[in-house]
Amino acid sequence: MTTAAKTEIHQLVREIRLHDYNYHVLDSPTIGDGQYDQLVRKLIALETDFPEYREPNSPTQRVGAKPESGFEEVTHRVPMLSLGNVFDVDEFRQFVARVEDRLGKVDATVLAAEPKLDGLALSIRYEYGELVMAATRGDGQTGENVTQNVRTIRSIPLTLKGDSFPDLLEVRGEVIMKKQEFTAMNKRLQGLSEKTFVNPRNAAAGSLRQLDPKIVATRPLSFFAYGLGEISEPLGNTHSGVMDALKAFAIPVNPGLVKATSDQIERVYSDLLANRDQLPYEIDGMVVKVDDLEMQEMLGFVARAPRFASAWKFPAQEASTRLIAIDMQVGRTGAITPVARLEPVFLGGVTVSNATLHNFDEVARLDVRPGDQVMVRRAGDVIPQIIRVMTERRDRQIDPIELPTECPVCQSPVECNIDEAVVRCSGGLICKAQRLERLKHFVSRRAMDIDGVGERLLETLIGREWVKTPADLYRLSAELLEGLDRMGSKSAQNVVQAITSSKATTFARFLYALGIRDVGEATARNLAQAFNDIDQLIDAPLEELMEVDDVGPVVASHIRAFFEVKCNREVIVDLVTLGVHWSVYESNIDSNCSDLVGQTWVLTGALTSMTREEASDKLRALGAKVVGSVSTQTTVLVAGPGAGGKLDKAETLGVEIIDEAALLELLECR
Ligand code: JCF
Repeated sequence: MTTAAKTEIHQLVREIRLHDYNYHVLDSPTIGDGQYDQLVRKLIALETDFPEYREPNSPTQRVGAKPESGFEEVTHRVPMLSLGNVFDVDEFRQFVARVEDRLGKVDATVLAAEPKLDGLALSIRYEYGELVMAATRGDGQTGENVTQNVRTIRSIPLTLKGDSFPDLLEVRGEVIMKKQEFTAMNKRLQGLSEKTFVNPRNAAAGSLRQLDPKIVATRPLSFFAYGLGEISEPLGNTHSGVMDALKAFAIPVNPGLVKATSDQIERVYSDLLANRDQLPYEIDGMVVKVDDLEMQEMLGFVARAPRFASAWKFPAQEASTRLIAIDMQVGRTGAITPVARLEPVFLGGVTVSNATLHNFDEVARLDVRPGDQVMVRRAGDVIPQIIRVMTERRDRQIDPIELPTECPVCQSPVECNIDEAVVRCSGGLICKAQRLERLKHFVSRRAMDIDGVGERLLETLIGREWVKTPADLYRLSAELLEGLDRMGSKSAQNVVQAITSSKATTFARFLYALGIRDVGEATARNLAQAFNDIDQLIDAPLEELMEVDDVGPVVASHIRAFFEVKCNREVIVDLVTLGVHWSVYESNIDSNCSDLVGQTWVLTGALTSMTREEASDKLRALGAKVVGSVSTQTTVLVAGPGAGGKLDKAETLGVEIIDEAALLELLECR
């Protein structure tokens, strides 16, 4: 047992050392941050249980990697600290309890929280207001002198503003690359056939550690201060006060700093997590500090991390895993999409076993093949994506997958559209995969909203050929359904009841449910508003369609093409004959409450009394256009708790901003 521990410790040390090298020296990690943290945690746990096996050069005994080459070494007179981590609310509360315990406090401690920027730490030294030196963190004691490179970063002042700065001032902060700048830069590098970077953090690190400052000058780096190193006199009594002082010297500090007590901070954390994608840069958590500097001093340090601060990490968004196979999926419009089947991996709080590959161009661009080790990313609620393939770790010859020549489901020949990079099954409704996808869309909540008819039931109904078109759903009887596996008479009645209730719908929903290519909810709504009824729409010429909002020549041609197909027209007639109906007036706005016509609204943050979708529907019913982003065209922004970038933008543009209470009042008096 104990020798097993010894071996495991040794293996972990070697493994972590390799990852440290890949990350710090090569700027090219092969595992995700969360996976790395887990390895380190495991090693720490084992070293705690078996201190006799701790290796003197264990990676747990130092903060980062030693500087490797090219740059002169710099010793930090005040060490550059790292942060202890917490991963969930319990660990956060333990951190707060430890702090308050040590301080012997009765009332709640004021904390300062800020987004944890995902870049690399930098120390900048000013003497008499002039930038004299800048160094990376390195291992916390010794870093690299990157002064010439840092001088190229526009947002870092070479001379401090005003005249109240201390003679000696070392500012510590994070060098980052904003997401947009990163994407643009990578595109540029790709165009020049140069090495691209896997993520903004590695791009920032790789750029800052470029040996040629001329190249660094072309890299879009930013800097935000979060603390101090050596100083000749104090700048304030609190962390937040110090940040204000730095701001006055023209040093960029993170605008997201919040002062609050620990219970409020929990809310700040969940809001930040929910809004992380809206921020212009990547963050991997929230840093929490005791705001009072005297208390910070009382708390002191453990090893090389302060006791007064902690990084509350977000669930990792990236992890590495193995691609088992590339499957072909046939979509609603026949598009055949490659889908990556993955060895399950825990990512962003869920277990992920599929990732989208978008199209065959993407497969070729990534050069992904079955068996490859891949980096997977899952941001928010979006479908996981493969962002990188570790081709260098492909250990045997694997052939790239080939473009399908026939539909994997109905064997119809495929049509290739070079412009779109899409391969499409030509089978139309004879293809059971397309049939299933169309029906799934037809019954979905935002379309006909037929509760109780799920994918499994649809598969059965299609398999038995009871349902070929959406109209067939309305011909089903409870007696027929009762014959199915696991379908009692009560559930059969419920299904038929749900189908029957869906007959009363709206024109917009109906149009959306038809599943015309490129006609999403918004376009369906616009069409419903522009055309009185289906008869006019069916025969509308291209020019007339193109007069509708958001309908260009491509969408117009898809709409025409759809209505030109004989069986599509038949299905529509069938549906109407079977009782599907809507009010022809629903789309015409009632003149009593048409005062939002011509206005453009945006909703952001959380609402408590209804979902954002419901609120959007209500506003639209009053004639407003509801869109996703704030611009000079925006009339009103409804901002709930957790609002982020959109709120900032609305404030900057001087857009009217109201809260949920005001929205309710407005909806109520209609
Ligand atoms: O944003 C960061 N990555 C960040 C790192 C923010 C901070 O306030 C930090 C930090 C590392 C150490 N504070 C310390 C003391």
